[in-house]
Amino acid sequence: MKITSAKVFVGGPGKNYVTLKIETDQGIHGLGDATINGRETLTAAYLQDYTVPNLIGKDPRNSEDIWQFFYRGAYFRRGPLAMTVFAAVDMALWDIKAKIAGLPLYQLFGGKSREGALVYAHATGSDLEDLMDSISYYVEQGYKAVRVQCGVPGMPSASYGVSEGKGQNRNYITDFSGIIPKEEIWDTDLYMRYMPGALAEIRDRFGPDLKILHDVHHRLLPREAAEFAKAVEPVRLYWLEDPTPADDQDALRLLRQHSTVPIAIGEVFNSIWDCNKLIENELIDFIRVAVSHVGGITHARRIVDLAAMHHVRTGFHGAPSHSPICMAAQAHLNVWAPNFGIQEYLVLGTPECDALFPSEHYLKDGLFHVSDAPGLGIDFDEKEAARYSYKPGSLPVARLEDGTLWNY
Ligand code: GCO
Ligand code: MG
Repeated sequence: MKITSAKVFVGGPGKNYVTLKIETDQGIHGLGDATINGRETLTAAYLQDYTVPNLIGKDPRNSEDIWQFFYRGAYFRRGPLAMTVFAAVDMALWDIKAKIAGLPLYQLFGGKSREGALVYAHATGSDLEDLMDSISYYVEQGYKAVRVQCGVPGMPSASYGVSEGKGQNRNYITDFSGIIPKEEIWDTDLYMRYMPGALAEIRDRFGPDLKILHDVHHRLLPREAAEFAKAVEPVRLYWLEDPTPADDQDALRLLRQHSTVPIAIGEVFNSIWDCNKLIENELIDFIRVAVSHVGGITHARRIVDLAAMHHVRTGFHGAPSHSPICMAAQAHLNVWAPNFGIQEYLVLGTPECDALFPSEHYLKDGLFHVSDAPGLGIDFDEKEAARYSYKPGSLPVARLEDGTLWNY
């Protein structure tokens, strides 16, 4: 069996999805997601200029050797762009492998450990009352877990994850007015003083059963993160996400020594070497990598297995920029992984998106159910894809009030 062609598409309904389609001489094709928010043309070029010519003629069944060829063969290892590109190739090869077997992908991992995988939605409000409305909306829809973000009174501009105005939005923070980022002002002290009380009010309003998550989005220093985690302990959060950027893995010890709040980190990591110390030293409770940013299923499984040895559960990243192909790959891992925790899920299913990526995967009562179709269980309609093209966009950047650049 040989790979005969590999095509790259950029675009989607309101998104810049980067989609890889690998075709074979046996008529079977595989799909991968190489989307990286704000840098989509670069993974597309990496695929087109380097990766695709190196795929032609290879046996797609040798996914491990192909992964090693790209990872070790690149000489300059790792990095988000390269690992996103390798992820797309790897997903497509596992898709092909499972189609050859005539099985849904999760069967190749060891079958189902659960029927549906718990997901969480994003509730957001410009103030606490707006946020309460947004949470109620998701609770009424049957969600059992909700991430909560709201504006901080007095904060010079929006805090992370807060939508403009009322109502449900998908918290897609990319700004499509161009590639020059918007700048926001962040004030750690205001946030630290306000947010623990706001989270406590949410717990009082919604009772003990709702799983409440909160994302600090890398904004605190380790000592501040320890203080914040202690302050929110009575809320019994399901997790506190990205309290620090965690580039310094050892720094998380301080937080751990001071608090038992469950910690989730990893959405910006692209390799096991970004999180092995966090996992082995049991400094986190959930690992947040995305299959599309950590070299695909082959490498993500190594992280999941390492995590399982240390009581760390999965909580894969599922922001609006991940295409339904990545979400499908994660859904197969989620029903299998013995140490599955939760999946971030932001309702991808608009009619335009469903037309571009037809599938039988579905959400019911806050659980994601995976299709039993062979492979990833998702397809890609090239005619639909022709309607879309790349739209320049950017994530914001954050500064402190004195102008110092901060972590977005
Ligand atoms: C999350 C993330 C996202 C990121 C986004 C950047 O928890 O879902 O923090 O909202 O900001 O993925 O591209
Ligand atoms: Mg996050």
